[in-house]
Amino acid sequence: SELPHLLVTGSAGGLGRELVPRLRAAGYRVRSLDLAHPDGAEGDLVTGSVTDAAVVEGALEGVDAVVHLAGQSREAPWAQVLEANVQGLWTLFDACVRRGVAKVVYASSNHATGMTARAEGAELPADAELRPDTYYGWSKAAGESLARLFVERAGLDVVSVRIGTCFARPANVRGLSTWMSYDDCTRLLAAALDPRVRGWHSVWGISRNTRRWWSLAEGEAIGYHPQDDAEEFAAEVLAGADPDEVVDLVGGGFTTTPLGQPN
Ligand code: 15L
Repeated sequence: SELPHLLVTGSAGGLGRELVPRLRAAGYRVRSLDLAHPDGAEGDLVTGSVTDAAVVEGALEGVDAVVHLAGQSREAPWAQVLEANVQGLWTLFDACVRRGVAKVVYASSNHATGMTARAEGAELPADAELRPDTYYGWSKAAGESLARLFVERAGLDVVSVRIGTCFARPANVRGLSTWMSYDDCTRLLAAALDPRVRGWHSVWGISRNTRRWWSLAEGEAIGYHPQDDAEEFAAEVLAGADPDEVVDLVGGGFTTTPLGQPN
């Protein structure tokens, strides 16, 4: 069967730059939307803001599904977080309804639950209570609830991914629990983009980490079977461990950073 034609918002960001080429290699047609594109960027590029309804509507033309990565990815002043992450998400959902694009994969964050204490030997479920650690984490929590509204009132199909730490490798002890490899993230997107995945789903975005704090069950239920494990970096990470690192609350350093100040 034919793969959905995708719009990836935030295609020039840290995640987008890694995921767009992987999605293309997996056979997806991808249109990229961002405020600017990296030098030498190729393919179907749309330049503009996710807060601009005309830009978003145009970008949705001919598209079957959206991977929404655009927004503020760390702590920032209130107005900036609200505009990029809440207004941007609403603009996207509203345009999807008008354009008849039903499927959205939403990049939420573990920071929507960052103030949660990690429980020894117990994995937190993907619907763990919202306990944001920053304005940024709050915006992701707000986005989850906005997504649910559009699922239940407008018939969208949304997979909300509480992403852990998606970088090339885990940089600290917390990362041994929270890491998701780019390849596993691509597997998660492929599972979420399957048109048989309908309605509302919340899943954790992590690899099959030996030291994970979060459940893989909800991801597995939609066909996400991670293959990587941060444990392969454990010796190296633990050798350079910072004794002052925050690891009691799942949000790590975000749980102590001053609200509204870029971290
Ligand atoms: C996030 O939500 C951030 O976007 C990312 O930069 C990391 O800090 C990540 O969370 C994390 O918790 O490691």
